Amino acid sequence: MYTQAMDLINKNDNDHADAPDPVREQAFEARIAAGEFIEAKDWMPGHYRKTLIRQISQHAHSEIVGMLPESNWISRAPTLKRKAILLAKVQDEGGHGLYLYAAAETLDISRDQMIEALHNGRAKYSSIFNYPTLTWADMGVIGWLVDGAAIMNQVPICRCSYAPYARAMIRICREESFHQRQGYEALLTMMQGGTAAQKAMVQDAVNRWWWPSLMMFGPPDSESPNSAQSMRWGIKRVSNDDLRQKFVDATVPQAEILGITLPDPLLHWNAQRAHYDFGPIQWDEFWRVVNGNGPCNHERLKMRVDAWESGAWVRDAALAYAKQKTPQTTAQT
Ligand code: FAQ
Repeated sequence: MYTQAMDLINKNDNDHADAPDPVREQAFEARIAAGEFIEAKDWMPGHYRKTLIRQISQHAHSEIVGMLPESNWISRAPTLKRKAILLAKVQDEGGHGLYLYAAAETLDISRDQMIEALHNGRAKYSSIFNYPTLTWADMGVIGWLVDGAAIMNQVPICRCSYAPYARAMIRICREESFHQRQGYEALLTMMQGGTAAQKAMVQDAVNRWWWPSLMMFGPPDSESPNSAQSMRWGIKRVSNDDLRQKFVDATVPQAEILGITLPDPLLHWNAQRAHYDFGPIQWDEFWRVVNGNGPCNHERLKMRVDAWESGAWVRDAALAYAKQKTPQTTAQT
């Protein structure tokens, strides 16, 4: 069980954190500048707390909604081995969501509040999970590109200034790297030993997932309203554009080994910058998806809301049982 939610924010101390408190703010900024980690019980400015709730809860929602595109293929996996791996991976993503909800709960927000924000559309989740999974090759490509992008983004969060989030990320990153490898290995199998049709299926999946994977890192730094403050506070350690570039640089050689073409005619090595240059990203598509109008937004949210509503009887039964049990336990002690 993931227990850090027992370590809750110090409410008395933090009740007035929204009001200006220059002395405490200065002490807080000095701790951040010294590279110290902030624990739930420490004083923190209201805006720091809200930024963390926004990012961690949206990250948790992404993990939970992110189970849906892959679970679509569990019953159609080509072999028992692939089915077992995919089942384990999807379960891992559910676990990541729970670690992250627990980390966000330390900041004085309940899980019900976070879930309500997801269901009524106030909270976001990653744009990538609003694309459909059309073939088995999508399972390999999600592992390789989507988990690969997730790791690139998440390894620096292991050093996030908010310790409960950083601790959750250490566990998550270990599992994500297994996810990335299993995806790449599934693709290698199809590309090295597969039929022409299987190879074409891999290329088609890469063509569809490449650009949305680059969008996962968020808008360009120049148009990222949260980045400057989050970087100053050590919530984000590396900027959206820098992470995107690192991802492209790491992925191009892997694509060459696979023997697939990345769908970008402008992609080439720039010796002067010592990085790959790549073509323009369609940011209008990104914002359309983020604002609820991607190919699967409606379907994904509906599945989450339906699951929540059809699980109401389980929550009611668990609460009724807990209520019944409490007086007896007290009487016995
Ligand atoms: N999708 O100012 P910024 C995974 C929003 S987990 C949707 O740059 P920030 C595991 C952003 O929220 C994937 N919205 O924001 C897995 C903000 O809106 P707001 C999730 C996006 O927070 C693998 C607005 O745009 N990972 O894949 C996206 O500084 C396989 C302006 O943006 C995380 O959540 C987007 N892609 O930087 C599971 C990692 N990008 O909130 C299953 C933690 C931006 O002001 C299968 N999060 N927006 O209304 C982060 O690192 C950051 O929050 C960023 C965004 C980098 C995502």
